[in-house]
Amino acid sequence: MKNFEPFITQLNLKTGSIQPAARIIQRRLSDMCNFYFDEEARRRIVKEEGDRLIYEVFVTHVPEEEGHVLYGTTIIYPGLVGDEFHMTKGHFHKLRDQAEVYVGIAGSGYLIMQTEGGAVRSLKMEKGTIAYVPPCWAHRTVNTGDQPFVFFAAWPGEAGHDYGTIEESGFANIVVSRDNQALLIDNPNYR
Ligand code: S6P
Ligand code: ZN
Repeated sequence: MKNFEPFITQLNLKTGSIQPAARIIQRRLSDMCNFYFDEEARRRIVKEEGDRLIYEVFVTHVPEEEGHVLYGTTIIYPGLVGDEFHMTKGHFHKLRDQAEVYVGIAGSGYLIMQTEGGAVRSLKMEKGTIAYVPPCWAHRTVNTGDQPFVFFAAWPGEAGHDYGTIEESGFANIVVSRDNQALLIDNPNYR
């Protein structure tokens, strides 16, 4: 950490891409088995329409170590799986007491959060919204618009990611399209 050189990267405010990026993670519908309420619809889309790109994450060259701040952008493409809006997998930080900051860049959606103690919150995000994810809150973002939902995120280098807990339990709330409106409802599959 001591000899790490200062550097810049370039954020494209229109597309959300970062250059140069250390990694570009692409999550397709086939990567999201059992994440959507309507698993049948997810399978049907993959089979009949192809393996949709749901979201991309641009992550920069920063060591995943204490003292550093990791940052990146996420681009969630618009669309529905059944009547549920495209979303990220969602995760807790492996070190539960590590927080995160999100900044909306383009498009709009929801940041949904929950704690292991059963608290649930959702915040609307759009261009210019700065959202704070406090320690111990799992977080997932959902694109409820018809344009890519792009946001910037920064989090502690040592935080790590725990995807397994959410993969097991799901989120208590899901965001669905009803009469062309985004509606937050209880997740019938929440365990
Ligand atoms: C990392 C931060 C974001 C997400 C990204 C994708 O701590 O919260 O960069 O990684 O939005 O979501 P997920 O749940 O697939 O990591
Ligand atoms: Zn996170």
